[in-house]
Amino acid sequence: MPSQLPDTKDIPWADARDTDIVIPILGPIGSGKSSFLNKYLEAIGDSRRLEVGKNREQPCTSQLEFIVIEGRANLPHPLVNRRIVLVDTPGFNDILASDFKTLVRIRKWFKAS
Ligand SMILES: Nc1nc2c(ncn2[C@@H]2O[C@H](COP(=O)(O)OP(=O)(O)OP(=O)(O)O)[C@@H](O)[C@H]2O)c(=O)[nH]1
Ligand SMILES: [Mg+2]
Repeated sequence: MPSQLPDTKDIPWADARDTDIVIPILGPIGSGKSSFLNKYLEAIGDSRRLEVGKNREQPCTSQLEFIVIEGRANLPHPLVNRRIVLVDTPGFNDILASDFKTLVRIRKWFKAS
């Protein structure tokens, strides 16, 4: 798939709560961010998956995507009933979008969410 244009619209997350634990995954294109999240989802028995690139050179994730994992009551104290929000991000070193623009998009998403 071709890379995103720099001003692709990212959909902010409308339902953020103060207690959410938000974990953004950042890194260069093809470094395995989406694959890493898929491994994690598989490990916790969650059937959702993120799109993974055909190879390590071509950009794949073109929009910020977030996966919300519902909180659970049976976790240790600081984690009880807190949701975990995994944020997959477009990679750095994209030939069509400067790293600065990618970072601005990520910052915009966090501000809007
Ligand atoms: N050898 C090897 N390949 C991997 C590993 N993790 C991911 N890949 C491969 O690298 C390619 C890119 O993986 P992605 O998970 O899409 O990488 P990404 O960081 O999300 O890439 P972008 O979305 O483009 O930023 C895919 O073909 C994966 O199969 C790894 O640990 N080892
Ligand atoms: Mg990706």
